[in-house]
Amino acid sequence: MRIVVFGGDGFCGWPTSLHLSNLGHEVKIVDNLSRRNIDNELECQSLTPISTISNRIQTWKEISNKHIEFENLDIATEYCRLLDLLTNYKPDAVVHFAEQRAAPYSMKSPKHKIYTVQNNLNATHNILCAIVESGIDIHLVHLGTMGVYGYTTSGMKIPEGYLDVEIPSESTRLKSRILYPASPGSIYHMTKTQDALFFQFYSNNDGLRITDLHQGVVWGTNTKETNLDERLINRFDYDGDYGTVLNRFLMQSAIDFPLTVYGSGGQTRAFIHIQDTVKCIQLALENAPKSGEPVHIFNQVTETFRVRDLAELVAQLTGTPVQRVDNPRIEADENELEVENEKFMKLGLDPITLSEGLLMEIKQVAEKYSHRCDKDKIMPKSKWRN
Ligand code: NAD
Ligand code: USQ
Repeated sequence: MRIVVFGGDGFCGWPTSLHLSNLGHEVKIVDNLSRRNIDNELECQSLTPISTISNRIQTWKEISNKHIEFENLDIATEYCRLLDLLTNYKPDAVVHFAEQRAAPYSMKSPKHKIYTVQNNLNATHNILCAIVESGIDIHLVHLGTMGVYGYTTSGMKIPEGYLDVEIPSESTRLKSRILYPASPGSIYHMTKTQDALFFQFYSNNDGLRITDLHQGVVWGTNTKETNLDERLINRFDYDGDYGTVLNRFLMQSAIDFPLTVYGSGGQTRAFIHIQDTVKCIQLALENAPKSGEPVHIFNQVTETFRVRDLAELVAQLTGTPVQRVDNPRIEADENELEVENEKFMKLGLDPITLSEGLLMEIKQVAEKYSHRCDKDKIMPKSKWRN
């Protein structure tokens, strides 16, 4: 396939681009490098020393003899260039990672809320609008989040996107299939719930073929391809805005920094290893919806864990103490979480589950680059309410 990867310079996008290129697909990365600019704004770099995008692509060419194209384009603001790109490149599919993805960053200030809304909603809508205007039959695969369902105890196993409901009326009970009610916990997560409505509309109105992947928290850093050469290394975010919980705990253990459990640590979340992320995208691309089919929604998760249990596990493995931090977020103290993930399992996903070996491998990566860590950036600074 000929595939455009929007956001292909990011944490999930870069290993996905390599994986797809390695499989023999023709890959073009489109990215405005805004994530690298946010590193500058926050004065905090990836723990791992990521190469420039040109070096990454050059290295991949040297190693694999495969060429990945790159275009620097802001898909949220440069609609005409985006349309030209689709019209000229004529991709079979596009994978859309290009959004501001950190909940804490989205809650930092009015400026950050507005940026996240404008960037994410316009990025998604521009892609949809440009696909229609191009007249080309392009499959869109979007990276959404488990956070669209909300993180309170739902009392049921969270289905994959849709809920079958009965609406009582005077004479009969009407049956309907609706999008699972949205319950976002941050401005960032809210943009993902709005993306889901865009998809429903464009699927119904224009017959677009769309897959929306509700992904859990991604952990790990490298994949088979990024491990081939240090210049291909993937990002490792550890700061209070972009670092996600398990990677943060592993990095904290590497520098003997007490593990930062927010509040009671009673939140249960869904997780997936980065190697499974790239596999799931492959599976989604290989199993596109047919024209006229409703949006395909998959829960892209392999396991669920309670935050304080993860901290205890890392503490036991590494001897690092746990600290309780006032929760900067507004979220339930405790929640139960059970999630359907049958669809990817049926397509052949063989999940990588959390193991001592893998945790220690990631800790070793963190140790190797621990001299790059700025300890002042570890504690959370964004608050959900002043
Ligand atoms: P990331 O910030 O590392 O990567 C996003 C990339 O998109 C960056 O390279 C950035 O420069 C680019 N980008 C952002 N806005 C753009 C625009 N307007 N035009 C062009 N490029 C733009 O994030 P990530 O962790 O790789 O996440 C990728 C996607 O996966 C996001 O949509 C995120 O919501 C979703 N996701 C991530 C996780 C996770 O744990 N990392 C979990 C669930 C879902
Ligand atoms: N947490 C801690 N200590 C920390 C960091 C986080 O206790 O040091 C807690 C948070 O309070 C929260 C949970 O861990 O309850 C998860 O936080 P996170 O920062 O790891 O993940 P989150 O903000 O939910 O966002 C991440 C990605 C986002 C993606 C989402 C998937 O940044 O792009 O959409 O995971 S999900 O969580 O399933 O919605």
